[in-house]
Amino acid sequence: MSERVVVAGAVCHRGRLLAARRSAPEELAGRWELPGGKLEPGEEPEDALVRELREELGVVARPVERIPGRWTLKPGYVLEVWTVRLLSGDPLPLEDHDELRWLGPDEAYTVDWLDQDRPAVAEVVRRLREA
Ligand code: 523
Repeated sequence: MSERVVVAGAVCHRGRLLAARRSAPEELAGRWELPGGKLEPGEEPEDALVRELREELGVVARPVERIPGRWTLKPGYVLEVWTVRLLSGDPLPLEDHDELRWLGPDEAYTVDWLDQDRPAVAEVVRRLREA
């Protein structure tokens, strides 16, 4: 069985990282993530990310760079993360989330990130500090 890819975006704007609080399923609700979702059949990861960010946040966004690494989720699923630039729109929690927060490097760990997001968050926070 081939792996299914879940893409997530580290949306960075004005030196801060966007965190999204999941509203479902029950075991993940209340935890924070880099927004994204599963690839649809035949979809390229970058296209899936653009689609997911439009659906979930109502924004037009552009994947910029893949964060090195891929992280196993439940068996058969793997997480890949891109840094993302906002092209237009103000993110709103339209679907799958009930709160959004912009976090500067010093606030990045004030939310309870999903375990598999943590290495990518750490890398993005390191980059924000250097910028
Ligand atoms: N993760 C995860 N981190 C992260 C995302 C976007 C997803 O660990 N940043 C996990 C959570 C789920 C799985 O990946 O176990 C699928 O993510 P989900 O539910 O956001 O994918 P969707 O939106 O494509 O899901 P469906 O609406 O159910 O198709």
